[in-house]
Amino acid sequence: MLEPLAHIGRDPATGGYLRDAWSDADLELREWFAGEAARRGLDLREDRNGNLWAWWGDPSRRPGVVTGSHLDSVRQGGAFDGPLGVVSAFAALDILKNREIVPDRPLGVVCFTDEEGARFGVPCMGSRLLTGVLGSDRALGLTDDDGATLAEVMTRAGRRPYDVGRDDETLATVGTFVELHVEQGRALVDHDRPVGVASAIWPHGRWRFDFRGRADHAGTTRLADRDDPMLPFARVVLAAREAAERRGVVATVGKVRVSPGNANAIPGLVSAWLDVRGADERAVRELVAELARFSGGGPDVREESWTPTVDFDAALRDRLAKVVGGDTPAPVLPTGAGHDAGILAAAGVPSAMLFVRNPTGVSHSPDEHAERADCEAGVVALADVLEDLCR
Ligand code: HGY
Ligand code: MN
Ligand code: MN
Ligand code: MN
Repeated sequence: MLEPLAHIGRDPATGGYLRDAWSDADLELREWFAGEAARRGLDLREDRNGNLWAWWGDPSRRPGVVTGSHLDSVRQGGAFDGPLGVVSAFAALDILKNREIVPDRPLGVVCFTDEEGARFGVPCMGSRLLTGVLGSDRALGLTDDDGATLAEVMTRAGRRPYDVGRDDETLATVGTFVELHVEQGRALVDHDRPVGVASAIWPHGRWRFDFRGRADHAGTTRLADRDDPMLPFARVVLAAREAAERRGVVATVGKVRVSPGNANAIPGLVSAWLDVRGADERAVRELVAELARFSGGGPDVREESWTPTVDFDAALRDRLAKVVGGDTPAPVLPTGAGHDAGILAAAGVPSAMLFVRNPTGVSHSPDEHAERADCEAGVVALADVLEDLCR
């Protein structure tokens, strides 16, 4: 199913994907999206935040039912996280047309911008800007690892960055949002079902820890004279794992930047990004506070993003579980992965998610996989859900 876009941003050395927001790969994926919309005669719109919308019907007449996901990836990400939801959205519309369904409500396919936050550090950038959760000033000032700002990058991509921001007009076109996504984790394997429905998204956040020290020569600086930031950094990483086990949450340091990065010098600065998630919001918050205190001299700690608990609309959730599962409703599962559907739900848009079984549960890795039959089952489930919601 993903073959048409599988080559875009793919690293042949690893099979992983490099699809940073506003990168050449992202721009090529946007062209693919526009082509899919054109092939179906859908009305294509790009909103002020770079989110793409392809409409069957006019949503200004009546808020529509929207489905979709994102096309950007984490660095060396898998093929399914994001694209499966967008490809399935177009395929589900094709099924409705083949069924000669004439929807009572406009139907939209959306591709949200920069869901992973891999480049500028804030996940769900497109939906956070759309709903006003992220202010335009903060967004435009965000920089990537090369120091380029979002404003510069969007300008280079031919967009008008100073238009970004809350977009009530666009948000008003979304009556209901359903995101199909490859499962990240392996609950559906244990349920022995190809498709599940999301019940909730765990609270989750990202914090930047800056450990400052004093750069000096690796060979001539006596140990007693060193102010080496690598040591408190290492202690915090080990403490994070211990505290996470004790508090029943998950904590990850997946990105570290050592400055200036000389192999023969003590670094002056070690920056580390901590990702913490868990069903218990208080436990997540308390772990971060504990780590900020823990490391002695105290790193600078800055919250880069925070998403509170998202409980999806229960009536919509249960309706989808029945439509998808028939006599045996589809499994209803929480997830520790953040999604645009969570941002929309938090903004009051009735939202829901469908998960497609992931045999290994692995995600955010080139090893991410979903079986073709399960992906096809996901498309049919999505088509059934859209048909039910468009009556
Ligand atoms: O990080 C997440 O949970 C999501 O995959 N963006
Ligand atoms: Mn992801
Ligand atoms: Mn995703
Ligand atoms: Mn998502």
